Amino acid sequence: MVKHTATSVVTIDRYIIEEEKLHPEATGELSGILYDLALAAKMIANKVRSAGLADILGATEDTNVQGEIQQKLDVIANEIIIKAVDHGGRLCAMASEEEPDIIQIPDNFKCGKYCLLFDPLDGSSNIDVNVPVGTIFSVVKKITRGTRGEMEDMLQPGRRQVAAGYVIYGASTMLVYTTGRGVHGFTLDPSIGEFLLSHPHIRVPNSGRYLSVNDSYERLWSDDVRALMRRYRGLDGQRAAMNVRYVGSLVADFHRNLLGGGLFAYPSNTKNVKGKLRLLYEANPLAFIVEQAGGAATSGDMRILDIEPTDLHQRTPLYIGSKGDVDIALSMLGKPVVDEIPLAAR
Ligand code: P6P
Repeated sequence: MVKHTATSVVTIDRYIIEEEKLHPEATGELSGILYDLALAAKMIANKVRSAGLADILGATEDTNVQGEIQQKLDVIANEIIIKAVDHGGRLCAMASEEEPDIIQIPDNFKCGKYCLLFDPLDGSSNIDVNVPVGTIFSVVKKITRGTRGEMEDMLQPGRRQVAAGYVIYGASTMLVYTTGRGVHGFTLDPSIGEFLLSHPHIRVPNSGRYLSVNDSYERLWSDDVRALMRRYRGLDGQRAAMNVRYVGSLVADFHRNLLGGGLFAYPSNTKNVKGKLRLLYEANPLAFIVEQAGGAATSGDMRILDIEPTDLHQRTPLYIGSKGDVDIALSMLGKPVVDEIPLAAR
């Protein structure tokens, strides 16, 4: 792969191709999916940026499969992604946070060997108050026979992902992805409408300054979780206090901790024993990214990427970020710390 200097202007298309050349067996289909998602990200960014001006803020009258009121932009972003990827012949099916069932490829388009799972616009309830929101995506290979995707293709453990990424629509729009060879960030240059390489080979510090948790649930946590949060806050004298930064938008909280180090936690609680975040299109893709960046992600019981899914929209508790900070969670929640995960186990 060409060594890029800080000044070289590298578009995401060029970088995807250079990465593809590192996989001799690559057919270009996965690259095609990433191109299509980059296009969808630009279109969604455009909508998010102008949301305050057009009549696309606020909620629809509908609720999604999660029982959450669908924001107008949720529906728009969902449609943008589906239309960007459904005709390229690379996918055999999709799954979206906004759709109850698998989304099949229209009959008039060819099917491919990959499945795409995505949250089109995570944190969308924050849009009306101009808080950053994000798109999260995960790609797995089809494992069933036949041409069309089936539920079994979607319900694969996160270690089988071949690509994962997110887009953060913040002060700038960034696309961050991995195909298993490190984590790379691209910033949208609105003057030319291109994602340009801005953060090659992102590594998450082993321990961080920031703790992202919604402690209004403290009364619903177990004693172990309460003790863990006291440890992170330096209240039990065992470590320096972490600064609490909680945006309430997963991608924004995750992105800050990925770049600067820290831990995002959405523990199990008596109201939501499985927490709130979804495994297949939130926890899994972010866990793949954070492990590729040298971090870790656990449910408190087990490595996120080893959870065997049973339902498309299942939820999981999540502790994700700097490995040293995740290890503290595992040691205090009674689980072995995260050893180096052998590549073969991915
Ligand atoms: P809470 C947004 O609704 C979201 O799905 C994530 O983006 C965010 O991390 C989480 O929920 C916030 O949940 O319960 O703290 O409001």
